[in-house]
Amino acid sequence: MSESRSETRLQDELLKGDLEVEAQKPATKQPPRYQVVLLNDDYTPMEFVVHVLETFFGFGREKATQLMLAVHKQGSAVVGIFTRDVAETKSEQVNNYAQSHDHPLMSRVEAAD
Ligand code: TYC
Repeated sequence: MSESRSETRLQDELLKGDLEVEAQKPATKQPPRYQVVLLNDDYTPMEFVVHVLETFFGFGREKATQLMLAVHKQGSAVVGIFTRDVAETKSEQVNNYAQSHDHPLMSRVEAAD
């Protein structure tokens, strides 16, 4: 593939020793991660929460049930860690789906450490 004019210019300058070359950050940096947190409430049926965890997060029945119970007992739990866009989309999907079924179930997104 042919090089652009600026690449050729850069190469020339590098060859002449006109440019200082700074150490580059590794090109392998991972994007920041965001966690979807599922919140407990007093009204959403347990079975609906299990269904949501299966449908939107891909958990099997057993893991989905464990997570639902963790939220029920502790008040909240992280149910997935994603890039920002994916986390926001999943959280909105859960909140919209719950609302459309008249359940108060809610999730939120926060930066993961
Ligand atoms: N606490 C609800 C109940 O007793 C069940 C529930 C679990 C609701 C998890 C929300 O994220 C939730 N029916």
